[in-house]
Amino acid sequence: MSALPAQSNAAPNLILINVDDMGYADIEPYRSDIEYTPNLARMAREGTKFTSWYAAPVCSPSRSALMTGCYPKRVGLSFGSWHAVLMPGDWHGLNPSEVTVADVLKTKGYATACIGKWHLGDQPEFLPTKQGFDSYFGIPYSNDMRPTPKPLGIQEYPHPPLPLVRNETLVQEVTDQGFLTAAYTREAVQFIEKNRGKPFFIYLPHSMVHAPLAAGKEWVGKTGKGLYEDSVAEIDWSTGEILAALKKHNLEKKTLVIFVSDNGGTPRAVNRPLRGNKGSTWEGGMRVPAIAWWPGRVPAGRTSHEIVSNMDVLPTFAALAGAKAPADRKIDGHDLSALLMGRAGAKSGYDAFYFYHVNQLRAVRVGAWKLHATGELFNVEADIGETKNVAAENEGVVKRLQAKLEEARADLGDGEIAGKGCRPVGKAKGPLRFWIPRHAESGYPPHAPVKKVPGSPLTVQ
Ligand SMILES: [Ca+2]
Repeated sequence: MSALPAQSNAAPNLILINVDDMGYADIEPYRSDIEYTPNLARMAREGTKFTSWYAAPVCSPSRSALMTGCYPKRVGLSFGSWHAVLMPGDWHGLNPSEVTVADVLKTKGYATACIGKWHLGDQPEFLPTKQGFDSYFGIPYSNDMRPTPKPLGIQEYPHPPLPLVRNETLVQEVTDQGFLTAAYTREAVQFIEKNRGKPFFIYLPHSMVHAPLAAGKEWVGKTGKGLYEDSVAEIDWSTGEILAALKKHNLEKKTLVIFVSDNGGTPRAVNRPLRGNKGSTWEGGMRVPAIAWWPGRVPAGRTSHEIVSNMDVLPTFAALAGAKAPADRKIDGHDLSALLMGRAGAKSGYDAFYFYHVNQLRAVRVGAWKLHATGELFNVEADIGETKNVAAENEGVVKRLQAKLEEARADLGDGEIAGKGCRPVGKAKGPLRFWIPRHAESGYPPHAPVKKVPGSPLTVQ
């Protein structure tokens, strides 16, 4: 418990709000020319904003890091079994032998809820209720994985209907998604009310602002800018409702809330001043907005530029709860609690942070420097937009960071190079099933597992 200030021995409540695909400058603390995210602006005024919080380029890898405190590559989830993320009916998922942040908090008697998009496996053995959560309510994967008249883009086969799930039971098919943000919010507020007398952990991964965009009726048209902005505004409202529920029950001094995005913004988002978008290992693919709020504990109105990441959630929450992070395996994240509390001299735990795309090692950041595997070097403190390659004039830095890339290559792997420190992905025992069988009119069988392509990390139907 050394990480907690001396005046309290109580394990705090922990709330992790994880927005899908929100860009670095989609919300007011990261920009000043909008007025539709007042709750997040206030959360930042009352808390600490991070400017170098890293996630992963896409959904499933990012969530595996949040849940395990590890690089997605280490836990076998730097991609799905045949696509960059897990697909409906995928036989891969978060290995139940991994220890999740919810598992860790359960050892200290926390009530744990997952509300929203899971995307770490939709087969029975991978569900949140099998990974440390007492309850689950939401869509088990991305909201775009739904039937479309004609297979589009990344979708090589028609998806089954989109399921809304409670615990391990189907609630209904989701067609109009406008109710989701409000429904998730209501669940979270009710959970706070019900569990206000004991420590709790809420993991709230929103389905928005991932396409297909939707917002509640009262939010459509609200910003006058477009459905994307309306959807962002509703996420802001949702966050305000959660903070209000904490105040109503006099829990704000006992609750740490972290708001973060799961990857960089799409071209619909505002990612400035970062280069690139979701799916890339440019800063715009992996650096995300992140705000921590805990009145009286996390300093108000502060900005931290330290390198932090999704992987830090597990070690940090474990420390705050007085629980032990797993000691029988490598955990890549670091306990951020001293940094969160604004202790003098508290620093990032990363001597190097690695950027993976699918199973490829693409870059490393050490302090201000980011070296891409292509040989391009940027000073991302002076040049956050990665505009000026300064490799030629910094040969020593390039050499030092290349050595770091080699370390990662041996430990975590790179392409065909298997990492010595990687653990196996979870594999469903099957038979693989969709939550809702495909409609007969799709012309495809009701359940159709995909097959692995020999020699490829990816597979197709
Ligand atoms: Ca995402």
